[in-house]
Amino acid sequence: MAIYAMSDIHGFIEPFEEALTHVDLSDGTSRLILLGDYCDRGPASLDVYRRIMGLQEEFPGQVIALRGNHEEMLLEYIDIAPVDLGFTQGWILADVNLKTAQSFLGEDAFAEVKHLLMRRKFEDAYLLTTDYMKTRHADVIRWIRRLPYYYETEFNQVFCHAGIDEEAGDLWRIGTPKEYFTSMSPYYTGKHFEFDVIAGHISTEFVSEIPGYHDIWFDGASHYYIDGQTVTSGRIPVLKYDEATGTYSGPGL
Ligand SMILES: [Mn+2]
Repeated sequence: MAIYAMSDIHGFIEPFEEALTHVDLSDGTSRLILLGDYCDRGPASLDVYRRIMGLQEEFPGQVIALRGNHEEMLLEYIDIAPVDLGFTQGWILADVNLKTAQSFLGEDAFAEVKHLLMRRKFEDAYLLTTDYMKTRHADVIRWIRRLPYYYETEFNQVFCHAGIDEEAGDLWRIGTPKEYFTSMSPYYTGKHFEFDVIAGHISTEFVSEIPGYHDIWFDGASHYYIDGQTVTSGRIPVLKYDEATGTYSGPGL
């Protein structure tokens, strides 16, 4: 039995498919844990969401998808639209080149949105986009709303998008603010914790301080960082934990 993890797919379906070739769930008990940030940056956010939903149907109970800060942002821009049209600016800045919107809208609806934007009808473009996402892809949006913040295993492991409040000790489950799970900085790098903490969010190049590094990085204490910055590297490193040996493997380890 093995536990696989990957993170920060960010709309890149081809590197995701390549990474999946390193994952074997055929024994019915191995697990794949995805650490969030499925959308934005790459061209195929909707395809990534639907692929993960499909995997969960294909391998019931074996595929765990957590939420990242980009899921929080996506829900925020969908939910804020009807109440605060002033948010349009933030939406346009956050979804660079509107790639995520484009993946949800398809060609015709996106052409209409672009047309509205060219005529500087920002609010109409925003409403059209969010309406379309909420009605045509209601199942995906509902699925995103239910994504958990962390996942624990029986092997003393915590998987999350960004991190947990380790200073809270045993109380980390209730002591960690939601925004820490999805967005905290790697404060505890190099420090020992009673659990192994496996996180994405911060690129391994940044956290390791090794220029050009895009593999998995272990801090020598309790932390595995697995965001290989796909937008730059073109690939998604897969962490594998082998139950029989109690060891981790993957690119860079
Ligand atoms: Mn993130």
